[in-house]
Amino acid sequence: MKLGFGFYRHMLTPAYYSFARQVGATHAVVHLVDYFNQGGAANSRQDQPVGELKGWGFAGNPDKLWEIDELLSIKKGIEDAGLVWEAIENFDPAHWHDVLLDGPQKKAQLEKLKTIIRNVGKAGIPIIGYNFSVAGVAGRVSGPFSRGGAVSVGMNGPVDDPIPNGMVWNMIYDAHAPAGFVPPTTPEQLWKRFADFLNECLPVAEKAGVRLAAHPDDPPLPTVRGQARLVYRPELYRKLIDTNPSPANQLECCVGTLGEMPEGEDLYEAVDRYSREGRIAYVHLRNIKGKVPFYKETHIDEGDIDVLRITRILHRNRFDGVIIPDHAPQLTCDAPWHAGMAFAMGYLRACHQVVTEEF
Ligand SMILES: [Mn+2]
Repeated sequence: MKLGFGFYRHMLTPAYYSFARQVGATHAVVHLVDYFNQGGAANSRQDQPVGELKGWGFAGNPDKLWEIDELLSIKKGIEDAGLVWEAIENFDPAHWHDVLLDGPQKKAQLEKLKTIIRNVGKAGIPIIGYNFSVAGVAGRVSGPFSRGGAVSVGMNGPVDDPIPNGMVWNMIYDAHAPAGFVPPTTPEQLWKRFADFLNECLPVAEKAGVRLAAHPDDPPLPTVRGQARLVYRPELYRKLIDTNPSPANQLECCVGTLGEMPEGEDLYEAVDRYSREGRIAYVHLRNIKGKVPFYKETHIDEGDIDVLRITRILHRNRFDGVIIPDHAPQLTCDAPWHAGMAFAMGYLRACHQVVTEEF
């Protein structure tokens, strides 16, 4: 296994890369979507976006796909710093809102996704992570939930306020959409849209040498904002894989999200099975206390999840992908993101050393 960091768009700088190298990361997972774009003051760029009901920020330019030149220029910066670019995390709602919503631009947007997948393959980036979700990572709050009052993220109950038109996956793609709300999506509709996406994009991904890695729904509830969700129990990852057996159909295995799930298959058995099957492209590894809709994110060493045990399972199954800390509580100092992430990385490195010596 390998250790890395997920970098938000504004973190694609030599200083962030140096920080990553200095605390022992070797790999980078890159968010090309700027979630904070023109967003409200409630979302600081120094923390993960929490998302009020009006969304994180504005989606990108629908006509500007991720071009090879742009990808290669970012890649050079990453490699000059001594890191390896392992994955891109998340498609831009600007490029695929109608794939998620089954809207009039669906066909054209599936072609955009295929172009992006081909470009990513040509740039030599092996994985695209994504989250096939209408409501997205919505309904969370932040507060002094973690040890010593460190600010982290969690839920204080279900959130089912409807989504305004022009918004999907917590971002605004059409500021001039007519008043009203996105109609509720049923599970059947959502799985059909998802199958269409996989069946169109996976053959292209296979050819391009790119694996598409699915994040489970965070928070993992059957519905959020009136919208059905795909993976809110660990065994729904099985249904996701069975939807299309292509070897490029992979998982972005978010251990924290799986741990937030109140029922279903045992977390450790799920990670064991999917890693043995070679279905995990990369791992988000963070800790939590409680279950949805009342869980809270914690420091990596103090929550309900036995992170060392997860690391041991992955190592035993010869998982050779990247693990990133996903999120970390903000530590009270001048660099809350860096301090929280450095603590998480140190803990993951210690886990890695322990399991390496054991076997
Ligand atoms: Mn995650």
